[in-house]
Amino acid sequence: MQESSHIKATNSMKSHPQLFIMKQTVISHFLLHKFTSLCLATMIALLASCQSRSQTITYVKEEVMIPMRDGVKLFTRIYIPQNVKEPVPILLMRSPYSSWNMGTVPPDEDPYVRDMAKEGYIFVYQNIRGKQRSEGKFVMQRPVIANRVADTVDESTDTYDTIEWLLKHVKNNNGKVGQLGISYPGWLALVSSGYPHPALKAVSPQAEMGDLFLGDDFHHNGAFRLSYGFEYSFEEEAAKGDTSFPFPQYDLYDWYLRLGPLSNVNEQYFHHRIPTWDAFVQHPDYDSFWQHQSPLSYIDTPRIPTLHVGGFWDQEDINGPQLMYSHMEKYDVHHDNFICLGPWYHGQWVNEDVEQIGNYHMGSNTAAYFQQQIQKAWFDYWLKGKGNGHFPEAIVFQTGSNQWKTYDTWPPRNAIHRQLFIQANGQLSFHKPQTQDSLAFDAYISDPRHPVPYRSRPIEKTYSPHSRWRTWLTEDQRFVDHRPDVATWETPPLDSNLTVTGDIVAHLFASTTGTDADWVVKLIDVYPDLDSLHPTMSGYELMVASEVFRGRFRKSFTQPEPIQPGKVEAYVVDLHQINHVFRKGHRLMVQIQSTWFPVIDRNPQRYVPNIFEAKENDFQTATQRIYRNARYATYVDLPVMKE
Ligand code: PG9
Repeated sequence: MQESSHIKATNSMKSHPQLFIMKQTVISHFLLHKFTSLCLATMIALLASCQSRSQTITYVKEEVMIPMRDGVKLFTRIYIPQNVKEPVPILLMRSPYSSWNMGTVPPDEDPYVRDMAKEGYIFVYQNIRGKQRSEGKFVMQRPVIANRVADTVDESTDTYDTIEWLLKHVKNNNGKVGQLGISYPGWLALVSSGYPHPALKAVSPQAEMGDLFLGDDFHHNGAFRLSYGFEYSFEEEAAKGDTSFPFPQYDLYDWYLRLGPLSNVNEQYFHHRIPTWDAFVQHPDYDSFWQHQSPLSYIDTPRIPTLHVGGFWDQEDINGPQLMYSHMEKYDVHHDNFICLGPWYHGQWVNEDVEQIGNYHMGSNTAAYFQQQIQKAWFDYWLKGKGNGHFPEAIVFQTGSNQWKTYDTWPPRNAIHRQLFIQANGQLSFHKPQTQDSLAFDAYISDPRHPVPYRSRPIEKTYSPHSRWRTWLTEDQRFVDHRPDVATWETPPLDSNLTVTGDIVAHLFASTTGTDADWVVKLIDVYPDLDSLHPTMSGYELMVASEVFRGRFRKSFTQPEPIQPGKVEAYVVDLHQINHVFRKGHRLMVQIQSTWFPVIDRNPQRYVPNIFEAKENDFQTATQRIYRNARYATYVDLPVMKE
């Protein structure tokens, strides 16, 4: 034990309904019988305060090094509740970070778990191998060992060894463990659930990454996430603790543009000292490296109850919770797999008051609802036997109407698929274009030397004070309206509400004069010119779904192919799931563009086997055509609900 301290948790009356009722009774009594002596009132107050003290849970913090099977010791912070009569369960969070999911704020003061802390849980926070104060070597998303041999380790064996140790060494535990975490810690919870210790009874992987090539953090549909991949890999691997790349300027749009071809990263900055960057360079396709790293390859049947949690505007891991829920659902014979989706950025639900994301108002504190009604209810049932255990298959916030909804299947099966077609003159409608004219298309010139910014400038360092990274997916898209390299189509104002629930999939028919191309598709809710409730939303262009697709992977992510210049090709771009009401008077808008910089690296638009090795003169302008005729009708598939 390295350190031990007492943290006092003072419970409010609200957290003790019994005491609250008692005090209410006392007050009414006092009002009814004004002559009641002061002495009696004082005695009652004293009694109440004694009771309050006996019910207050205080936490003692201990910091320990827990030995793993190979002798490596992991730094672990444990908060043990005092004054609890019954044995209590353990809630485990594992993390590579110094603060996130590491209990730097005591659990009874941390909104994320405070409601659980008030009723007594043992909270355990652990740094994974090689990070912060833990021993060993850090390996980014350490591969999971399929066929275990005696002394091999991965994150699931480290979790197993940790649980074994905790059960033996932490007094007054009830023998049941739950694990939760967000993002990397969410992936850690997912991995443990695939190979669970018998005491691990339930998990909640939240914003877990699902596949780092197909749709989370580092790539989306094969397109490399430059600013995130560069900054995150440095942050995690340049030192054992968190560290930040020392950019010499604030607006990084120029910095990344001046960087030029990606080969300059190693030549000028990283010098092969960042293993994850080298992995990006060595594995530009969805080869066995990415496939083995993906939980799709080692997670199947949910072995214990699993609650996936995700955000509709998650700027890092939008795909993971949706992908892993639907993947595990295929094997879920015992009904152990559940999902909750909310109107959040990456991990926003840990916060105190969450009623807004960017300029979008949610209408209520969605984080408090999640923390109390969903997360706490989940662990209380599986670890304490409290509640009836009737969890909805999917509990999903609906944006636009700002309501929580429950569903028996996710996405709901009763949605009717409607195709929203692009039309001439920038229009968008549910009618398929009838023209046979093969030249019916809209075109723009994409220039990798003048890429479209993914959010309005300045583009601050991803994680830095004042950075608008977290909310960029909700940014008003009017900032690119004027650009000639962004094609736009829109419907007239809707004459009734349109509820869209489920997967949004764009079907593009497009050609390029280049031999490779990126296609960025955005589905946008355009607010009326005047919104009297929230004037700042007047005319707002709210992106409700978006994604990028790297053209070379249109037939296969493992075997990319050049595009034949001028040939019309079909591209299917999954824009992920939404649950959104486009309200009467709003318009739907679709935008297509071929750069989204610097969150996505610049496609040279000339096919080269490995874009990380492209040369300056490989980057060329290209004319992109998006077709809208009877044969090649570009559309976005919308799952529409009857209301
Ligand atoms: N999005 C972060 C991450 C997870 C997994 C791999 C790489 C990055 C995170 O927030 O933990």
